Amino acid sequence: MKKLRRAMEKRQDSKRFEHTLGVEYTAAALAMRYGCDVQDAQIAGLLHDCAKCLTDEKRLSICRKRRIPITAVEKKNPFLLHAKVGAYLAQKKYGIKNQDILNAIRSHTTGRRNMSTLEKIVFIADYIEPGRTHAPNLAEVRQLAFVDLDKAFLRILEDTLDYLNDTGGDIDPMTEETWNYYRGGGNHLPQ
Ligand code: DGI
Ligand code: FE
Ligand code: FE
Repeated sequence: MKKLRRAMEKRQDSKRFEHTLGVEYTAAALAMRYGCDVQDAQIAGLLHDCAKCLTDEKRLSICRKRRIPITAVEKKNPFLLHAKVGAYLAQKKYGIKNQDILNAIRSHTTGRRNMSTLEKIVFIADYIEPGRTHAPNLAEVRQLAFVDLDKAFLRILEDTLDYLNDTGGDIDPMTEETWNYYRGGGNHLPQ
């Protein structure tokens, strides 16, 4: 854990590293609340943005070289690739073998169908960690996260989609799919 923390400190600028630590601690707290493995949550939190401080070019070139598929929206907004590339680096560079941790890194920006508790925890921790200040309804979502994980998750998805609609950001089909899946209650819909 210390080694991973030091690696992130070295590779991320100080603001991003502060965020990384915030996600680590917040994910750990949520894991305690929801009976998840606390250490897994810390590792996923520490590594979730490990590909954030690469250039877009670097992210694109890693995807091409490693045959990680790039969608049209990702091609236009290569920052979105930091989640997929992050999962790749977590495995190859940082030696993480736990698929749940790798999935949590991969799904932390757009979500996906059938997310595990750990995946939701990292997604939520990323949004509510103490260093975040700009998201709407932050105080409410922070409280909700410790009361009802699924409600908090839906609320964040909804606010993110509203934000993207307001700012004209391209919506990743995966974000849309996650929303359509979970707004219907999730889990019971056919794949
Ligand atoms: O990497 P972080 O900044 O810590 O957080 P993140 O990986 O959740 O990325 C946050 C940004 O991603 C936020 O500005 C909203 C944006 N985002 C989430 N879903 C989508 C998206 N941006 C686009 N263009 N499309 C999406 O579907
Ligand atoms: Fe991120
Ligand atoms: Fe993040």
